Amino acid sequence: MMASGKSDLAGWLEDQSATPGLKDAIGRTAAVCAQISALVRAAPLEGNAGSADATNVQGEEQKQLDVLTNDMMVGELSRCPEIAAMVSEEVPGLVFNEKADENAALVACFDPLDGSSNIETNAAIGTIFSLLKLEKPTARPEIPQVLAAARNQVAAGYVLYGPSTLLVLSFGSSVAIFALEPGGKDFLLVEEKAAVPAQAAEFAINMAYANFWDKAVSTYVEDCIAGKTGPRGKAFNMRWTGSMVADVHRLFVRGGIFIYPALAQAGRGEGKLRFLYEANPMAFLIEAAGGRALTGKGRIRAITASDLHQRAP
Ligand code: P6P
Repeated sequence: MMASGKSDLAGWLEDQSATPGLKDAIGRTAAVCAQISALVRAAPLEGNAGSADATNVQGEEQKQLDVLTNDMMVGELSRCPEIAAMVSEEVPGLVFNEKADENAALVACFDPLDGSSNIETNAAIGTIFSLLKLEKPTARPEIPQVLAAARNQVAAGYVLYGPSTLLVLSFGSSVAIFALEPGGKDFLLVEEKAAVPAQAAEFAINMAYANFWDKAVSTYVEDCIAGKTGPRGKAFNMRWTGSMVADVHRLFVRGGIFIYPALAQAGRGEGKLRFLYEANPMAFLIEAAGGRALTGKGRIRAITASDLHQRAP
């Protein structure tokens, strides 16, 4: 136990039944995110909160911190021989781990800095990660093997860079929450079994796209807005921070729903969020906490992936 009476991530990991390679991958991810936390906080002083004058595979403007944090994640996770390859929002193709064991079994998928358009407004942003287990261990998995492994997620989590830096992590059966101690080095356990509250009075959706929602989403939101005299019989509040990590984290605290639906807009037929490193890990966490994660037609985690950067509603 730490001096504060709380156990740190390393101590908590020892008690988990995950493989040493998976624990190593998680420990390294947390260590990089502690460094990213310091980088994000210092951004205005370092002058690297701005644009990298480049676009990512999605055609979105890359911020300098997107590129920096991606390189930090790839660099550190390449030191984990159990990781064969990586999928990053910031890299079009598969990133092989040159130091992988010949029977490496893991693929790390991550969005190094999600919500980075919020950096210049000093709003909460986050890192999202997902660890997939290959059916056939190999140092050089083919893309179809990686896509197939998306349904064999063995760990997922995010780090929320807000007033506190929080690590939210699961191996599938429960969700633990850690806070980065003020010195910025260790993540200390603050909640062992986080659960999504069953009742809530909040919904999170970007109302600006109301004209592009399908009937089901429109009806759901109308019913919430109808309040006490409507079918839900109670008043609802709305939140939308434009940063998925912050909006999903609220569900662990106050319950409710986060919706980024399919939109009747070009390129948004499957919504905006990417499956491998946003929707799939968040679905893993929410289900482990007793919530549900749905595309509108079925479970997000039942999706059969066909592209490294495909989106999911
Ligand atoms: P919109 C950030 O760019 C992100 O991928 C998620 O973090 C966030 O939920 C969403 O996009 C916000 O999208 O269309 O509301 O700006």
